[in-house]
Amino acid sequence: KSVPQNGFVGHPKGLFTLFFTEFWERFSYYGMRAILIFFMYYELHEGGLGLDRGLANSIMAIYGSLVYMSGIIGGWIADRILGTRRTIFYGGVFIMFGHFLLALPGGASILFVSMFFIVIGTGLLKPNVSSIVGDMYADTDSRRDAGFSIFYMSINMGSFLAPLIVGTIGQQYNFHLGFGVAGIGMLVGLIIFKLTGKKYLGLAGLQVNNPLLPEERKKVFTRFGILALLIIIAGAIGIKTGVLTVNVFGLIITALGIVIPTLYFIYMYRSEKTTKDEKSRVLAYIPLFLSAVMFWAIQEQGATILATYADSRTRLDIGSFHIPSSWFQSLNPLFVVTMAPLFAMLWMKWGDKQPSTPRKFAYALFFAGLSFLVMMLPAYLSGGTDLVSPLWLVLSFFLVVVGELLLSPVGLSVTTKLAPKAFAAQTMSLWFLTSAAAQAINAQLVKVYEVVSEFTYFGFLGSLAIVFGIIILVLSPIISKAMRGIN
Ligand code: LEU
Repeated sequence: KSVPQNGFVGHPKGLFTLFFTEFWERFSYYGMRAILIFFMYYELHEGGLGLDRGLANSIMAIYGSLVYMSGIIGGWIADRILGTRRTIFYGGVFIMFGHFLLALPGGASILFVSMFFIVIGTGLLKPNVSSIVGDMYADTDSRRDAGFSIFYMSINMGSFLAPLIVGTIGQQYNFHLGFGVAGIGMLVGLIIFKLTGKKYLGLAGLQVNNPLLPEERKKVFTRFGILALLIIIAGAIGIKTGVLTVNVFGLIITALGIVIPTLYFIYMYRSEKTTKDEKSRVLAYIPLFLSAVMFWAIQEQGATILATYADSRTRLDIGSFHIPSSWFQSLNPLFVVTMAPLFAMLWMKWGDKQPSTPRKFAYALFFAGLSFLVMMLPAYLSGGTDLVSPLWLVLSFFLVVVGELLLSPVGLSVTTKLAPKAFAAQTMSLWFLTSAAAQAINAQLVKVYEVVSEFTYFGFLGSLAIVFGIIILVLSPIISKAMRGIN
């Protein structure tokens, strides 16, 4: 399974393939999102769809939630039918197709079809490309953690570049051209994956780990078929009768975002394959999961609420060049890329003395909370309507990234360690569910932004995160103990 080489910065050459596949996939995803919000609520004469801004933010959140929720399907398909390699490839094709569809001039219906493709495609690609990273190393290989850090860099380098390119083209020239460029990014990623993967990935991801038995196949396919048919019929009736509006759909996704992880936890806890120690770990994971949901709820609003804030409440010109508001989306990944090495050094230096995982999560919530609390100041000083300095946003993004670096890298690894062995194949999707649940809740929250003052909105959510952080900090010894030897 392992490919013992070091042809890429001291790591297996396969990491090169995965690095650039994920780089370009994230380029397309975050490039699209950087302009999607504006595309939806800008007026028709500005090239937009003229949707209500609250609704546009809500659609962003629903879409973001589904993109990570679908990881469950992608993880399952790879594990039981196609293997990770082929699943990733098909995922990339779906994503590319979704973006190219949006490159065509069209209205809201094309947008929703395109989102459907990207949701399915990302579900197939994202959890699986991350899990092949682990396959590059033997279990005993000490480079494994560093490999994941390099991979995390690729995510953020792609996310950094995308708003600058897709954002500029989309906002200064034409939204559809921007979406097209996002599609080209995914095409480049696919080409790299296909061409270099053959050579560099060896056999990794080609096998199906837990293949469906022939007798299971029929049962599973029939059930899925019936379920899909029911959803399509219900959807068609809902749309025809006008019952299924975007708002109603959003409510369904919010409910799913909460129900799916709940069922997951109950299932893991009650499974007879879960040992006694593992049960304790499942319980310990619940507060960590909830903290991550709170954290992502704030972090993801950087792409919705703060994006609209950048567009309407600040203005930045350098000479005669007007900085497109989408460029603010590069701040988060920029801070991640520049500060991640500092954090890595810090943890190395502190060794055993570094804070426990629950404590890191609590601190992450403090920083997330602060990132919103600081936004109360410009709200207060400007009276909520005058233009404010874009530096407030820079500060807010900086603070949330400090939190992200405390939570995100540890979060993935702690999920792998705390989930029962029998569920190992699904841990990647379980971690992505934290962001899915967060954005499912955001689908409702972001609408509140339109009806309360900025001061109240940022103040309330910022304080909520801090209170949550305090609770986790107080509970941290109990959580650590329940983790039974994992730290
Ligand atoms: N920024 C991260 C990514 O795109 C978020 C994820 C961990 C939910 O990969």
